[in-house]
Amino acid sequence: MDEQKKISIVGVPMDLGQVRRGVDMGPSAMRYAGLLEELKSQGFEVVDYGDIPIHRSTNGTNQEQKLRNLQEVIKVSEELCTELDKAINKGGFPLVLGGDHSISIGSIAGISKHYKRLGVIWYDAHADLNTAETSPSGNIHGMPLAINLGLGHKLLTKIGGYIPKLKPENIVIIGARSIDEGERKLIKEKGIKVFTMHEIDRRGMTAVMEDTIHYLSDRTDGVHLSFDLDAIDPIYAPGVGTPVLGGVTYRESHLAMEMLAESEIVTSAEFVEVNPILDHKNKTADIAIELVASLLGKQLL
Ligand code: 5AB
Ligand code: MN
Ligand code: MN
Ligand code: MN
Repeated sequence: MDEQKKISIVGVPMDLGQVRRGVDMGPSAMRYAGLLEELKSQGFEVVDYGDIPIHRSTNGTNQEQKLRNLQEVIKVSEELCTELDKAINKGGFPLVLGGDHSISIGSIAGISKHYKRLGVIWYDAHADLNTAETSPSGNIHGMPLAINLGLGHKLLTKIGGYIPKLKPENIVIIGARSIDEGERKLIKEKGIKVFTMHEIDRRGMTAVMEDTIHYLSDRTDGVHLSFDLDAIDPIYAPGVGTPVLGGVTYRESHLAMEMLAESEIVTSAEFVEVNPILDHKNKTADIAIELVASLLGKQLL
């Protein structure tokens, strides 16, 4: 990446897409871990747009069983979409800090308008392809990829004023190891490319990333990296709300980011699900910063 390049940071202290408190502190944790200093030391101009306000309903009447906190998620998504759209128009690489993964409804809505064929790398232990009908939890953070495909509640799929944001053939999921029945069906039906932990174990991260980069650079005109920290094994990244054993290692993730930097295909990114309350000494935020730095081209020599 060009040394003069500008990075535009937007924080989304959102925790309403799931039920464990603390993930709203993710953006602070990543800023305290030294994100801005790290990027400046890499030679970037850094513009921090601050945090999107989260509107909490106080009366608790808005608890839709199958789409928890629907109205609040819609409001935040619309605001994030608008903010990112503006930030992109001003130039710079958009870097979004979560917050739970429901924020990618708004982030991809804001980003995708700027591309004809946006690609997405969904680096996650989960597929996040549930709808209200298939979700075992009613938590919207398990649904954003489906919503971006135009599947799910209309009030969510139409955020930003257009449906869909993504085509199934422009998505690559990496690191999945906890996939629900409805999600499995959808992956097969839509032919979504998934590198589960099985492929990573069997072929190694190098081959998985080579395939991913080759696949996406052929068919897309921009790639958004949606990095859920729970993709990484909880041994390394314990500060997440839905940890799943047997994940990607820290080194493998580091390598994945370095290969993406080298490929120059990534045009925006988000790092989500960092929960400092569940973390150990802000370790998960520290890892996120290291990965951002590598994604943006930091080298050892
Ligand atoms: B995350 C689960 N599939 O829908 C569901 O952390 C978990 O954004 C979703 O990947 C995890 O509730 C959402 C069981
Ligand atoms: Mn996720
Ligand atoms: Mn996840
Ligand atoms: Mn490295």
